[in-house]
Amino acid sequence: MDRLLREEGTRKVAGLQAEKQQAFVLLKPESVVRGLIGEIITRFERKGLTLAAAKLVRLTDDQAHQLYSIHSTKPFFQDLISHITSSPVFLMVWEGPNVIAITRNMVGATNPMNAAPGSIRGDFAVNVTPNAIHASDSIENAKRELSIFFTPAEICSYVKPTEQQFLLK
Ligand code: RTP
Ligand code: MG
Repeated sequence: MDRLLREEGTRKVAGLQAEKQQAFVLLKPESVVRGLIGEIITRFERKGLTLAAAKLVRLTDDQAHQLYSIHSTKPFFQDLISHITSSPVFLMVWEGPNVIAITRNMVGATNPMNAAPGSIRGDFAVNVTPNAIHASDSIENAKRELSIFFTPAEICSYVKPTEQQFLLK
């Protein structure tokens, strides 16, 4: 009976395991020039997320407008475009269960003044425009944003050996 209950419990837990998602994450110019790329990647790796794609690029004006198109009418839009195109940014795709919510929590509040210590903005930023990092806020936006910068062939799908041992059977 115990064994049957345990097996049933395992199946239920396995049934609840979240589907993998992809998040688009961009390290803003100040993170690149301050040498924070490795530190921020390490946080996501330690969390257990999987890096699916990455590259260092200088955004064109057109790419910046596409990325932040939802903010085109906001008073801060021009500042944001000028800043994000001012020097290279580091682009990444991270993969994992609930990765959108997880990365947003790790990034912290938009204004670093309100970002909790321990979050990336809480630890590495003081101003709202140069707030260290961008992360997608929904599955739909992640798909739209990553397709601006990455072709499907540039996104790698694989399972890390360390991840395998945590997968529910
Ligand atoms: P992000 O898209 O960059 O991950 O940031 P977020 O979701 O936390 O915030 P969002 O409202 O989407 O704003 C996008 C970026 O615009 C700048 N911003 N400035 N001056 C302001 O009041 C203001 N509000 C937003 C920030 O750089 C923010 O990351
Ligand atoms: Mg946003």
